[in-house]
Amino acid sequence: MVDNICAIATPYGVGAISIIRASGPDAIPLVNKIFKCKDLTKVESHTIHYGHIIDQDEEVDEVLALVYKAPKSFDGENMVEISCHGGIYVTNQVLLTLLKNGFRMAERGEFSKRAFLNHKMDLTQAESIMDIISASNKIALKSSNASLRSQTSNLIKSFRDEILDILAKIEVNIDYPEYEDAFEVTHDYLRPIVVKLIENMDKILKNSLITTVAIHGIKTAIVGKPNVGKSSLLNMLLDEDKAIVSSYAGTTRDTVEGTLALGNVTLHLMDTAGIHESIDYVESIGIERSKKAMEEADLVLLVLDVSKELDDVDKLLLEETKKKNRIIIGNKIDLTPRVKLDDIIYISAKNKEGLDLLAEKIEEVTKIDSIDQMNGNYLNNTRQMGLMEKAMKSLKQALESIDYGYDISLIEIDIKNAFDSLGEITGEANPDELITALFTKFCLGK
Ligand SMILES: Nc1nc2c(ncn2[C@@H]2O[C@H](COP(=O)(O)OP(=O)(O)OP(=O)(O)O)[C@@H](O)[C@H]2O)c(=O)[nH]1
Ligand SMILES: [Mg+2]
Repeated sequence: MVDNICAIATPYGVGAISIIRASGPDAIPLVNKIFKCKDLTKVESHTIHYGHIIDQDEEVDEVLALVYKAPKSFDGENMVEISCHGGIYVTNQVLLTLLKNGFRMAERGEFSKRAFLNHKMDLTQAESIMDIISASNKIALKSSNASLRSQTSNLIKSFRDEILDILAKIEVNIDYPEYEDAFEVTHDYLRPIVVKLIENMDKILKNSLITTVAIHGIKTAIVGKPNVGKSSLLNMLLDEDKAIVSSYAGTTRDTVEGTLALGNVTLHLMDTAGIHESIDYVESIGIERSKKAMEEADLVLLVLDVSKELDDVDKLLLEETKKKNRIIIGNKIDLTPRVKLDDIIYISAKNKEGLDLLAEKIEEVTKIDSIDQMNGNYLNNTRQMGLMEKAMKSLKQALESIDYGYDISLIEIDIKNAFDSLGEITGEANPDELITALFTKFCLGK
């Protein structure tokens, strides 16, 4: 049963206006009971009306009421959006008046959940609303906007349509064996289609890895020997004295973190303890953490002190980070340089020099510029990626069964599983708990 709900949709705090959303089958007559000026039950949909919110003859606030009639509203229900003055007290009073007059407080994400249940949008679009709100860079905003405009839904739909076509053909073969005109699905027919589907999914997952990192921020570890200037680099990037810098080797004991937007990317930076053989207990714990940070990072900034010859630890770190997404940074270029390496970015953290080159290199290494050429062929988060991986796994199983020459009806099971996993991405095959869990991630009023 759908009831009448309300919530403040704007951030909590003082502002010029606040918006309170009210939704449900009786939203318009219920708001009308406390709205003085016009009869809201007699107005057209998508019209805005000036008036006052009244609580038992007492005026609460002067407001504008925007009326939407179902199904043409955000959540597909009858809705009224009340714009009142933006003070905390007055906003709460308007909300309380609604609560006293037949509305209940909406749960987190309940408006979006209703929109989903009323088929106003699918799960990927609902997720994109959250992503737009939390977008911290250009790519994040662009991709979530595209996803809201059905880019992800269409991508999934094209895969599902293709799979559905195969499933339908198989079903006809199984259900109507006597029907001789029916197209016969053979192993030879299935094989190239399944191979192509796997290839395309693989490409999308590879693209998604690049984009999700760009959207959600690049986990970046600053590593190197003690005293090479890692903390100085962190401070230069963040433009604040966040980490302690000193000429004493072994200054940083624990990881220090900070987030920054650099060009088109967001970096989650971790300054770490200098790596070397340490006999100091606390320091050696820090060093273990550095190694872990290095392993888990999407990007490693390996800092070398170019005013000194490279030693064994530098060489070891160069070797160990080879397979990672890494940038070699030659720091202290203001002193006499003694290190020459290919593919090194020279900086002086102390004099704040070299930032532009580093930003360029980060975009290059993280392949950010390739996103534009992907034409929307990527997914936006790990939930979606996990499900596509699952679909791909089912198709790989189908391929194995094809190669073993198993009966087509057995192969169909794996293909059907792939179809269902893809459906979960958009919410077409979703169990109830998952829906609830997903929408509770939303803020109130959305
Ligand atoms: N000349 C020069 N000195 C620098 C530069 N960057 C850092 N330093 C100096 O190098 C010393 C070490 O800097 P830190 O940033 O603390 O080095 P670190 O790598 O974090 O060191 P640990 O935390 O001990 O591992 C300090 O005395 C800095 O002032 C630079 O670009 N040029
Ligand atoms: Mg340090």
